[in-house]
Amino acid sequence: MDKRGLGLSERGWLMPDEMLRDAPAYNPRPSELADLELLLSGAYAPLTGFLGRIDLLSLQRRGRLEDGTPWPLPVTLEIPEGLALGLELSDPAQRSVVLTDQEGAPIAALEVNDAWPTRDGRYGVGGTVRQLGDGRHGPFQRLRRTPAEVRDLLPPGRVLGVVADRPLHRPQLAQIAHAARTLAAHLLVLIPVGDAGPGGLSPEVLVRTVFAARDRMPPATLVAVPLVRRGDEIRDALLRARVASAYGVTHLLSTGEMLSGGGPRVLVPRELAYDNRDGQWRWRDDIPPRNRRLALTNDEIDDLLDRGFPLPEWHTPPAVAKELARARPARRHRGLVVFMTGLSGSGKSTVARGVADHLRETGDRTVTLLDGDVVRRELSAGLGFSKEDRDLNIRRIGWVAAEVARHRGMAICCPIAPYASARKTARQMATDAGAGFVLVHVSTPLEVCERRDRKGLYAKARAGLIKGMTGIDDPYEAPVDAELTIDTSQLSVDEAVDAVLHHLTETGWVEPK
Ligand code: PPS
Repeated sequence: MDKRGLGLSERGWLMPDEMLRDAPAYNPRPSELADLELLLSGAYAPLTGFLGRIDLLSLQRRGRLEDGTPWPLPVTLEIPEGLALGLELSDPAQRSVVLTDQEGAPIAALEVNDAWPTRDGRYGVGGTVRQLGDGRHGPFQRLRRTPAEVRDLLPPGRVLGVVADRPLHRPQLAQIAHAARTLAAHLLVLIPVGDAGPGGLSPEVLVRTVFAARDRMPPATLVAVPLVRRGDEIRDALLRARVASAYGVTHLLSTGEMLSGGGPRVLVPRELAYDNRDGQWRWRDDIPPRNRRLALTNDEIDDLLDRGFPLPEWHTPPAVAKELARARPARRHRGLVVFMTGLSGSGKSTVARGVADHLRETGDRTVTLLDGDVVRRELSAGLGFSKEDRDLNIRRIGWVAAEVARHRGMAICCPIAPYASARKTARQMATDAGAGFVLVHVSTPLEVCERRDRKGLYAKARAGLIKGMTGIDDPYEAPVDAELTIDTSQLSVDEAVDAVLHHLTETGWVEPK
């Protein structure tokens, strides 16, 4: 049980009341911490804590809390079973949990009034939260103002809210300027910093791009809000509208769904296009087709950045373009994990070595080769070949590879990696590090691998001398998400190496020669 008590008080920066002295401490998940911050700041008013079962059920049935307040989404907290079972809900002195940040610094006291088992042996808990310490954490402290602080800053009158969950290019800036002018409203830009945005941009980059567009906006107040998307577009939009309203927004500029119910009025702007006669952005239907250029799609923007082209000035203010180019450099300058998977003896290591040698010769890339055998000696010594051990092995490889790629190197890995879920984890770690991930399936058939049998393992497995040999009596889940598949029974070593290099060049990860 996580009973650390709060000896922390002795350090002097926390003043827990008596009740909390023996309260267990718990560090919630990042999305739960984001909700906690919104609860404490008043952005989720009238909510004062995590929802219990009665409210959750009512929410599910009729989109309202038990007392009738409309509310779009569950705001929930889960804790480990051991922690939940140690609470005594009938005793006010024994039902508090101190919620902490990752370093263990207290953020809030949760007074639990409902607890129930959920999947994975965890417990959902409902109850009110009360701030301890200054309650703030994460980057951009100075931008993370509370709704009350922001409302105090706003001039009287209408407030136009914009949730900037993507960088602001000229079409969006023109829509914002138009709406602010039409309404004669003050502009409040809410930047969601709870998680990576829909385009995969980190919150830090998003904030920088929005600031880079600031001189193209009417006078504005900017605030960072730890909103995390739940993945349901309409409900997420409704929640944003509620939070915007807590910050004093009277009119919300939306690009998404029409919303109804309490909160600000929502304006859905018309689509703008660039008029090449005078360089203005106006309603697309007011421009003759031959003079109009439509805004770039997000995919087009990503593609330009991936290939190292500057975003065109007619579309994106140069300062914004510069931030984006910095955050998403051309692929040939970005970190990359090349992950080769296949049976033992399929030729992964041979091909990987050939690719690594070529890149070292040309000097295009710094390469770290994480070869199966080397990894098992240096990184995963002691691990065997059970599913758990294999998964752990792949996790370690994925982690090291992602760190290499985070710093813009290239990591080439060649474990068997028989399980799709472990490969997916490796992909996710690379993506989270802002790097690319190319899965190469070395699909050489088992018969051929077995015929090669360099290490004599297949023969031993057939003779029953070793157990759990991949392909013989242990599974290999062939990938369905490979970027490239090569079969070394059909290709020479050189051809296989060329196939990989060709793919990397074609997709921009390696400079063409
Ligand atoms: S895994 O599944 O990705 O963790 O495996 P990996 O780290 O690539 O290790 C595979 C190498 O270990 C040798 N070996 C076995 N492979 C598969 N199954 C069993 N039971 C086994 N026991 C030992 C084998 O030589 C693999 O090397 P490669 O280079 O792939 O031939």
